[in-house]
Amino acid sequence: MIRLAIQKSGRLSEDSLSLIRECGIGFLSSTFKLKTEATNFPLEILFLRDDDIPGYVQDGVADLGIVGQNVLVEAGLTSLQVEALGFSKCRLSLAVPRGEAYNSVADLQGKNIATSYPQLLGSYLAGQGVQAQLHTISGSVEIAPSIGLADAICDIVSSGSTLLGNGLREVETVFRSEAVLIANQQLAPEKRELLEQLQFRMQAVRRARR
Ligand code: PRT
Ligand code: ZN
Repeated sequence: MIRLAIQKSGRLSEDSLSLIRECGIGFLSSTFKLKTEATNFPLEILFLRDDDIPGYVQDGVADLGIVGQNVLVEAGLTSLQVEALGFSKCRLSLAVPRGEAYNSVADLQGKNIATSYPQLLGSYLAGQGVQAQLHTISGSVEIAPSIGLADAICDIVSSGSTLLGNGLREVETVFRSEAVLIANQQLAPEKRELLEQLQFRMQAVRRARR
């Protein structure tokens, strides 16, 4: 039996469950349950907050997980990634108030930037030779400039409508992300075999979708 952790409720949940179903794996789903067992594959599914998934896989509480690459890299656990899954595509971007002049990332030198991704943003800015004050906030990052909390923000963007609605303009892409399959690095041989079977099926699903 192998344990796979997926997001309980959020942007990754539905596509993660669809992928498992399209792999021909059946299970009873209940919105109240925290775990469920597949009916025709030795798989147990755990439903967790996305932020908890990399750590649980690292510690072996779960063997496998599906999580946004943004969360994985921010947690410093990139080494757990086994493959990209092609859904939940988004980008981590820097944005400034629409009326502000902006020419290049050097304009952010010495500025206050609000983000939920201090590691990803910090290493991006360091690579650009820019020093800024990062303010880590866990939600509603987009309102930070309008309430005087920051000069710029760095947050996840997909359609761009949230930025637009908050009077912000996307100026730099810091990181491109999609959902990824992750695995504990010390899987027992039987579990490694099950992982390979799952990967084989996931790859077939992706080929069929194209
Ligand atoms: O409750 P839990 O902690 O499990 O969930 P969460 O609220 O932390 O995460 P959730 O469900 O919002 O996102 C899960 C993952 O989906 C993220 O880690 C990303 O990998 C991916 N993803 C894809 C997104 C988006 N698209 C997205 N648009 N995550 C967040 N957003 C948010 C963004 O933060 C911003 O507020 O949507 C807004 C922007 O969207 P647009 O379309 O207006 O640009
Ligand atoms: Zn989360």
